[in-house]
Parts: sequence; C-alpha cells; structure tokens
Amino acid sequence: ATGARATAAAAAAATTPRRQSPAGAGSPSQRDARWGDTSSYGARKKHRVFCQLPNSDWALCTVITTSGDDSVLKLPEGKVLRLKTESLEAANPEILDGVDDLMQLSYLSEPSVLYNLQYRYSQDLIYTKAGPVLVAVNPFKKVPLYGNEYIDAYRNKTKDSPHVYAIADSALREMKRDEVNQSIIISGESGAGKTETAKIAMQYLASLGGGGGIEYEILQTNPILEAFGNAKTLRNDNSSRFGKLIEIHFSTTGRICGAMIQTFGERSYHIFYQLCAGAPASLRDKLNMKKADEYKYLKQSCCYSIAGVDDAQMFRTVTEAMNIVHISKEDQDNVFTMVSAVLWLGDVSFTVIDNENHVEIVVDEAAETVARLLGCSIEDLNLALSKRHMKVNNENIVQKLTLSQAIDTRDALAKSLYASLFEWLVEQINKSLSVGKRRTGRSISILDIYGFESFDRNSFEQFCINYANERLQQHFNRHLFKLEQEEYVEDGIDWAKVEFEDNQNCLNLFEKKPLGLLSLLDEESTFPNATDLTFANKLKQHLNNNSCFRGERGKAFAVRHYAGEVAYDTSGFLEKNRDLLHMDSIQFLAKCKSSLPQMFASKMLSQSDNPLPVPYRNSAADSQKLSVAMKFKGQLFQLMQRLESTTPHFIRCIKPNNLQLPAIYEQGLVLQQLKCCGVLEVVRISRSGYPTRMTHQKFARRYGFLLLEDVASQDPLSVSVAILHQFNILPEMYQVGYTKLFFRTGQIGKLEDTRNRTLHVIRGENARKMYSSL
Ligand code: AD9
Ligand code: MG
Repeated sequence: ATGARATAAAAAAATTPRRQSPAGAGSPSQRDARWGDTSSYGARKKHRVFCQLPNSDWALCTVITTSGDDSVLKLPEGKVLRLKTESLEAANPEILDGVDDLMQLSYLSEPSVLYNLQYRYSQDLIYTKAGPVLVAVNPFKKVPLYGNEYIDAYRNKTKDSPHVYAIADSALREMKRDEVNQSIIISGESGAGKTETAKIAMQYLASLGGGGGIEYEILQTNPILEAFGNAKTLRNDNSSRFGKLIEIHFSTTGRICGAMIQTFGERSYHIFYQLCAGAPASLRDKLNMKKADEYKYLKQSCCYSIAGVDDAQMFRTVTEAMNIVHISKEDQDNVFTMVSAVLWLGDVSFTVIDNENHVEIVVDEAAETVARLLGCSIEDLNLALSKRHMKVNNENIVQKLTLSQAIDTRDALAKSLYASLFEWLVEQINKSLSVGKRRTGRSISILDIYGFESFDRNSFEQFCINYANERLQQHFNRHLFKLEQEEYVEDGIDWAKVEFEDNQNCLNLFEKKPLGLLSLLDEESTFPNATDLTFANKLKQHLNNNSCFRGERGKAFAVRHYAGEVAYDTSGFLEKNRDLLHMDSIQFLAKCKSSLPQMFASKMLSQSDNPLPVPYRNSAADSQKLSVAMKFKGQLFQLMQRLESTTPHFIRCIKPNNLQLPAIYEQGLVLQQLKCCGVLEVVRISRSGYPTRMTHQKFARRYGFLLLEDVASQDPLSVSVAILHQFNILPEMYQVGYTKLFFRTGQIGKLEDTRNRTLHVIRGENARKMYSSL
C-alpha cells in the first residue's frame, strides 16, 4: 500500500519506476567555493549574519561581540551562541529584507537567497524574480493572487510585483512589439507547481478574449489531458506523466485563434478510476465495467481515491470538456472502449499447456471482453499473446511463449494501446483547435516539463530527463548571458570581464557521434547478446577521457551534470531503450475490427521509417521501431528548434516541502532545487558580472551627503564618481555606464553600512543637541 495508485496503472502501462526519494543532493552545509568568502566582513558588532544551526538550516542572527576567532551571536528567539567567526555568512542590510528581485541583494550567498525567499513565502508572496527568471514557491493552499481583478491590474500595469501574470503579460507585449514568437518555459521537480503555473499563464492569455469561444476550448484541454496523462504518485496527487508544450496562436488583432499541443514521454491515468466511478449505466454495460478495485492492474496500489477528489464528478468534467473541444460522442465511446480494453487485458490469464511452461490464454470473461472490445476473435487474441513469429537464419518459425513471456507480451500490448490512445487523443484535440487559415504565425508557447532528477537509484528515465534538462539549461544560460551582455553593451561598459561557464562538454558527452552516451547506447541495443554490463563496460572504455564522465564499479557510471553529479545504474537500459512491441502484436492490432486499434497499428508501422540498424531487426526480437533514446532525442531537438526561434521567459517552480502542506519551508530541500533549476546558476552568472545596478541619480541622492566636499552643483555622474573615489571602491569592483553604475556583489552593502553609521552619528548629534538645549 504505497498510496500511489499510479504504481498500479504503471503495471497496465508497465512503465517506469518514478521518483523515489531524492538523494540529498548537496546539503546547505557544503559551502560552495564559488560564492567566495564574504563572511569576515559581516562579523562586526551589531551586524546581522547567518549562522548554521546543527540541523544545517541557516538562521539570521546578530553579532554581540567578536573576540579572537569566535563571535558571540544572538538568535532571533533570543538564544545566545558562540561560533567560529569564519563559519558565518554576511547578511544583507535590513532594507533589503524581502526584496522582490534576488538581484537586488547585495550578498547573493546561499543563505541570503534562502532567507529572502522564506521571508516572502511567509507572507504569501510566493513569486520572486531572480533577474529575468521568475521563481514560484508552491503555497500548497489557495493564495489570493489570482482572478479577474489581478489580471486587470497586471494588464493595466497598476501592479508590477513578480507574478505569472506579469510573465504572460510581457510575453504578450513582446510578441506584439517585436513580432517574435514567445515561449514560457516552466520547470521544477514533481509537485513543484509547474502544471498549475502553466494553467495560470493560460488563464491570463485566455482572459484577453473575454472568456468565450476558442479561449475556453483551449482551457478545457487541461481536464482532458490531466485525466489521461496524470496520475497520483507519492510526490503529487496530480502528477503529470508527460511533458507538454502548448503553442497558443494569435490573430493579427492579438486575440487567441487556436492552439497546438505537443507531448513527450511517459503517460498515465486518472481516467481509469474516473471511468470506473463515473461511467453512466449504458456505457458501463456496453464496456462490461467492473469496480476499480476488481481490476488486477488497479488492485496493486490499494489506492482507489484521492483526498478531495470525486472521480465520478471528474468523469463528467472530462466528458464535458471533450464535448467542448469537439470530440464526437462516437469518438468518446471509442476512447472509453480502449480504456476498458486496457483494464480487462490486465485480467487476461494463462494456463500452462506443456512441461516447457508454454501457455494459452484462459477463455473467460476477461478474454471474451477484450476480444469483443477490440473487435477480434478469441483465437486471434490467443495467438497474439501466446505465440511469436520469428526469423531464424532466414527461415520463418513460430515460437510458443512461456508464461512470463506471455505476461510481458500482454503488458506491453496494454501499455502501447494506452500510449497510442493518448497520442491519438492529443491529435484530435489539435485538429479541433488548429488555426488553419486564421493563423498569423505569432504564438506564445507554454512548456510544462519535468525538471532535473537525482534519486538514490537513477535509471534510464532519469538519464533521458536529465539529458533534456542539460539541453534546456544550455538554452537558459545562453539566453541569460546574452541578456546580460546586451545590458552592458547598451550602457557602454566592458563586458569582456564577465566570465561564463558553459555545459557544452556535458552535452558532447551525450551527443557526440560515434562515441557519445546515446550513440553507444544505440549501438549496444542492436547487439542481441549485449547486456547492461557490456554496455557499461563499453562506456568506460570509450568515455573515460571526458571530464563529465566517471566509470563506476559494475554496471554503474556517473555524469557530472550542471546541477550536480548523478550516478546511473545501467540495469534495464538496453531493454527500455529497445521498448519492444513485437511485430505480431502490431499485426494483431491491424486485424482488429474496432476502428482505433487499426489506426494505432498503421501509425506504429509508419513510425518505423527510421528503424534501428539491420542486425537488430533480424535478431530474435523482431521490431522496426526507432530506439527510445533516439526518439526522445528527435523530439527534444524539435522542441529546442521551436524554442530557439522564440523569446523565452523562464519560470522555476520550487516545492518547499515533501508533505504537500502549506507554510512549511525546508531550507535544504529548497536549496537543492534552486541549484537544480539553475536559479543559483543565474545568480552566479550575474555575480561573475555586475549584479547590482543603480542609476547615477539614485546613487548620488542616496550617498551624496557622505562626500566631504560640496558637490551640490555637480551632475549625478560626477557625484557618483566622487563617491566611488572617496570610499576607495576598487576599480575592478564597479563599472561606470552611461546611465547606471554596475557593481560587483557586496559593494553596495559596504556603502550602505557607512551610510547607516553616518546617519546614526548624525541622529546622535541631533539628539545630543536637543537634550543639551533642554
Ligand atoms: V509533476 O512533475 O506533474 O508531478 P507539477 O506539475 O510541478 O508536478 P502541480 O502543478 O501538479 O505540480 O502542483 C502540485 C499541487 O500543488 C497542485 O495540485 C496544487 O495543490 C498545489 N499548487 C501548485 N501551485 C499552486 C498555486 N499557485 N496555488 C495553489 C498550488 N496551489
Ligand atoms: Mg504537472
């Protein structure tokens, strides 16, 4: 009883183990050398600093005294503590508490970033900018930040605090202004809020049209895709098991005129439960429906409901949404027929007919129902599940299957039926939402994709997901760096002094031909006698000179990803990469009388136009499919190509706790995600540049009074330069632009301290004067 009903359905679609507990990728106690040493500066009397508590959390405290190597600190709750001064991290001045852009922080250390996000989160300010990136921390409760009033406020620019609406609004504005397609790229780990965020962005875009018409249809794709593509997992009651790109098209007048959805990867299944709970009597009879807990595929999880979710009601919502996106009643029936067939397939059983463990199907209610729903004879079904045609030495032979082979064949058939059904459904939705002639070519795409994953044990799925994230990260880095450079160039400063780290080396490790991870995997997949161990050895033999690769003992290897090192276990890699559906199964579907199975079969056959190399096809496993890794890479490249031609807007979703509960902010968990999402990387890129920017006017106004000479008559730029000189700010710590000053991290903090001390003295003086005159 794992509580994850997806595990049951995962048997139906016999797919992948998903998301075990994350390896504590990087504890906050590991001080990152890249942050440099800012601690000694902060440890002065009365200063605010961060100290690390025994549980590794950082706490903001005040320095009472420092003596020798030690500092005495006061914690927020009043407790007093003595710690080594060098273990402290400088904190930002109070005026920077809860700033809505992390770039405004003078110190960008990990604790500063964590503290700022937490400070905001505790006030339901779940959105924060990290320069150009929006960080969204999942509130796990309703927050009063949405709806028409908010939408109007962002549209009219009467609100400008960080928000998904603000991102969607800039995408719209930039699309119109630059006539360039836009994208909103949402990432984060399971349960972080990506799908909700995507819906919030869609809601903003859809509100433009006033709510009726095509906008409404587009919003209605969400319940359908979630029913067929989402499942309850340990991590998220509504976990998307597929990546999704929805391209929303606009007419010349800037109104939505259509959409196109592309999906990638795994898929699964609230719909099983919804159909069981909500099918009306006539449909129930027609499909011979049982209760959810009577199906073998669903029984394995012992989890038939989700807190707060009414499956029967959801079923009605889904069919209503299908009506709205013009999926005909007949097609809807066909869809549910397939869903029922998949469920019943799981109940098909076998009897052993000889002493070699060969089997036949049992002709019972399950077999009869499957045959009826698919439109085939019991004999055809039996053949498909218990025998296999093979070519050995150019001779066709028929092999009888053993019990375990037959079960595998049955589950593979169920899985591919369901996968085909999902694909078909997306196609129907796309047909219905397609723009046709109304298309202007302008669009905003919203990408809701799985983030980087690092678990205790990482397999083929993590390998693919992390590879995709490595590609997206490069897109992200290049874009951000370009933005930085543009701002420097615009203000006439020397950007050659900004360093930048690329992840090209890691991408090469995956993509290089013929000696990259993907090529080697495909090559090994073509050898019938290859094993996961021979694959691992091959990697070690050829890739050991790439600095991002490390061979490990046995069947394991490690990759140094941008978000940290991940160790992969090659067990099952070859099998999963081949993902066999035997030709016999495809031919079986082609012969079925029901319309959908036939269509699925011809699609499967047409997709084999880029097949695995010849030796593999002639081997015992007779498939002509593209390998999974190659298909994945193809989809990824298509996606990148589409994103490349758009102006991207990035949203990084953060899950503050694993309990799916409000008001709990676990620093270690947040930190790990900030790293994986590349948020700390953005901050780092900026840190290697000049993250603090202030116009000459503002700078002169704020610090001008500190000057010893009178500068009242001078222009702001000269005042700025005079201040910089008087305070001996080192030339490599700033650049003077046409309109702004650009500072390295921490510099403003120093000036701010001087300003505060001076103000303190002035106030003291004034008070003394006041008292002495009394
Ligand atoms: V997965 O990779 O598909 O498993 P997501 O998509 O990142 O995951 P999802 O959007 O499904 O996560 O969010 C998980 C849950 O968090 C939702 O069901 C909501 O209960 C909750 N959530 C997320 N964002 C918000 C929000 N802005 N306001 C309120 C939210 N609740
Ligand atoms: Mg999701």
